[in-house]
Amino acid sequence: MTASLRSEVTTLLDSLGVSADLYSGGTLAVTSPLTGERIAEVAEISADEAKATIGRAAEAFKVWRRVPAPRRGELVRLLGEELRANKDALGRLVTLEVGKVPSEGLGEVQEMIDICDFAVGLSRQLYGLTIPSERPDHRLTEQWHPVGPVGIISAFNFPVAVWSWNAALALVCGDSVIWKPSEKTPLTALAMQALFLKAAARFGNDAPAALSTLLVGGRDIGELMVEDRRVPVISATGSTRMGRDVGERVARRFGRSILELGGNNASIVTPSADLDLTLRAVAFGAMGTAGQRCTTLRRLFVHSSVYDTLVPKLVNVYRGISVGNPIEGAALVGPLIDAASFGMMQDSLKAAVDAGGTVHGGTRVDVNGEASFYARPALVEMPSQVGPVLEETFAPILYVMKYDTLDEAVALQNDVVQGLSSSIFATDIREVEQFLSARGSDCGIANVNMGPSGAEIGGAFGGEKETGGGRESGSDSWKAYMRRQTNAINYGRTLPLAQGVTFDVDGGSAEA
Ligand code: UN1
Repeated sequence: MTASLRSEVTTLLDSLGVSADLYSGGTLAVTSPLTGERIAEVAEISADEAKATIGRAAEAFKVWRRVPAPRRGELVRLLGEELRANKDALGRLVTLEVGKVPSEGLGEVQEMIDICDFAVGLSRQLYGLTIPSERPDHRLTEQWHPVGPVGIISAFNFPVAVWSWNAALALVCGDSVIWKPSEKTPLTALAMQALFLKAAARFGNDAPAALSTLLVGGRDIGELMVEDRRVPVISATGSTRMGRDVGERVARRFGRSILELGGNNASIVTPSADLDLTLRAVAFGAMGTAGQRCTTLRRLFVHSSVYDTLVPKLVNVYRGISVGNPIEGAALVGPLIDAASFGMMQDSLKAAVDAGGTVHGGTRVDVNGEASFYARPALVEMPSQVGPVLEETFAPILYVMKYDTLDEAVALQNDVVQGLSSSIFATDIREVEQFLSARGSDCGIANVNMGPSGAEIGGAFGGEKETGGGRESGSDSWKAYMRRQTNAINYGRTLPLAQGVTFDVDGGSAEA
């Protein structure tokens, strides 16, 4: 079993165009969470090489910013084509490297294809404004220019999609991109870089070398990029702890950061909820991706009038859910990423019991022996929102609590430091609209009659408070990858000053 995983990975990487010297004999060992088997040893970049790479990316930017935006879109269109042609192979690699079930591995690649399509259209829509001027014979406009190399730091759980949300936009915006992937998932990053190079080769000479570069390495390599003034924008996805450090370092040099950090997402089940739909949505939201999405449902507030109907059914679903190696059977819940992750899950469950919680599930499931970490998802009935409920544990734990009024539920939902995603289950329009109003959910994402996860790329993705405030993906998120320039143009023969100011000097009048 284990030997075959390694050979399958090798075959996949080969088919995706990654040369063998990049993933064999290197210093970074990669293991598949499916079995704990070592599947590759990836070469790591040195600090000096990383600095030189950033320099090359800065040079690439100078060339790329002069290529017309719709032409830049053509490169992203070709990238989307490569992703379509290689969807099965890349999706499979996501499954082998991260442990996602196959439909989620493929879904991740689909999300990349979607953002490429979005970015291609965007390449003809990087609109600025025309603003009425208060002065005669004057025109005020606003235009958007490329900003420079964009540094991307991504996490293991969406090892390639997060890159694409940033890169597809940054590339049409005229920026080069530098990518520091998670140390846990360098293989999918190598595959993606190979696909990018294929698209760039088809695109032709307009695409400079080093337009997209990869920095495989440890934390020190990430820090070096974060500190580098040649990289004006850093987009970082990961824990709040990491993001706080990145945000501080980037702010100190007056760079711009786009932060997608921890979530502690909640759903509210009201008395008017469709409970069958709620059940299915909660199951996917809380157990999908083995609870390892930043949008995973972690807190469920259930109205006291429906608690005893919904929660026992939910406990049954938790009991019956298939946990296992998703490439060997039809499991819906695959492994946790590693031993540390399983340990944190167990610590949180212990803390929940200490705080008066009743735990259903949460135990280790022996699937492939000692080296892999599968767990039955845990549903924890909590008397109140305390202890581990206030933290994001990156594992399938759902804390369930009772409430009596919607005001109370919304207050509880908002009473955590994170602010990524949220949802309400309700058919009463008053409840729905209150939840979506200014006094409702304080999160970047607020859904109705679905869970908090599984966002489409068309909307802006991101959250408030300690989630970091960044927005990626759709809507006008592209603006973070450009610099805004306001232009005032005088096409008259006099020099009227704004706000009616006069400033007469000898030899002329500065008055209208
Ligand atoms: C993440 O977990 O980092 O909304 C991103 C979702 C996905 C993105 C998750 N589209 O669940």
